[in-house]
Amino acid sequence: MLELGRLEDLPVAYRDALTQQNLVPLWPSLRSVLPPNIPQPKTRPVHWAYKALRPLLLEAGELTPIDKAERRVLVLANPGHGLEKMQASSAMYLGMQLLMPGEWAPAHRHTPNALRMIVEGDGAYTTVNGEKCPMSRGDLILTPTGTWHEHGHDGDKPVVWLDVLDLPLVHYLEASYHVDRDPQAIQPGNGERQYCSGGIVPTPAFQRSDKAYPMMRYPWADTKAALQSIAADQPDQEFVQVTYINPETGADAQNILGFYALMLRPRQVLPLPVRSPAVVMHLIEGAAEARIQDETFTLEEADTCCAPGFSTVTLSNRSVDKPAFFFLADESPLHRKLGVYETRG
Ligand code: GTQ
Repeated sequence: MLELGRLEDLPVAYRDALTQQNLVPLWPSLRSVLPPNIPQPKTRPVHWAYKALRPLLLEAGELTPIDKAERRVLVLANPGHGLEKMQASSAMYLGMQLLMPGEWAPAHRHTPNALRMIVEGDGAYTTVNGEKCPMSRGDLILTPTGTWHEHGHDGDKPVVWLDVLDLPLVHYLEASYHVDRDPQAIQPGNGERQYCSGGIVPTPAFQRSDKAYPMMRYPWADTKAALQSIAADQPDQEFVQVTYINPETGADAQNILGFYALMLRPRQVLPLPVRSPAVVMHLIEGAAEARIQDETFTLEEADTCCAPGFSTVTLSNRSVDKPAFFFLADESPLHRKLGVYETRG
């Protein structure tokens, strides 16, 4: 590989003249924007333990009333990007949000797509474009770009959920903004009941709906049953995994990030393929371990970790008699659309 000239090799007067004209020489920085053979991600392997995070989130509930927070969230930030950037990876943002009984997180819409994976508690709900979506452990609720959403809580214990947004990407594109509104009226109708079974979709008036997002809530009970059914049907299948999709089109549920649920059989050790997108792993049920590059994280229920793109990841189930269930989020829809999706053997 060529040894390229350094900035210091250039006369100071010349560098100053370039700066005056808003010009930059490429060659001193060429290798940092186009490193050899493999990207050099800022994203680092990180583990956020729920046991450590939970008391701090509950303390935020005492320190900051909801009307002083709008969204009471502790952001799961990757130190590789700098904590202040509030990124888990280049395109993914993660936050743990707390809603106390009786609280209300007011209605708004924004350009980033969001998703909620419910971690703890019952009785809360998100209203998405008028559809009331109850929140229970493991449920997944979409609030795609531009959809009105607000969170309420009629239960009697704290509710916590994981927010996954493509905020870092949309912000980088200088396309991020939000709009407030009054509380929404609840509309009758419910996507998860309309699209209650794989392979068949409602066709009122002999046509499919043309809704961009026909289904907003994916109940955990259904997802878990699907994984268990696949595992029982194919006892030798290595990957017991499902993808959250748009039930009308079969495409990924959202445009930028992809969402999956994965089951590890008792004692299973599963190396993931090495791929270009970063991935976030959240343990819904069970006891697991994640080995990412040369770091090993012991995962307990509700723990979350992230792996940079192109890294080696091996997930293990630490239990000898119970399955482990993961929720995964990654950047693969984005990479595929951009034509940069890659796997490495
Ligand atoms: O619940 O609407 O974690 O707007 C960050 C921004 C959650 C939300 C976040 C948001 C929300």
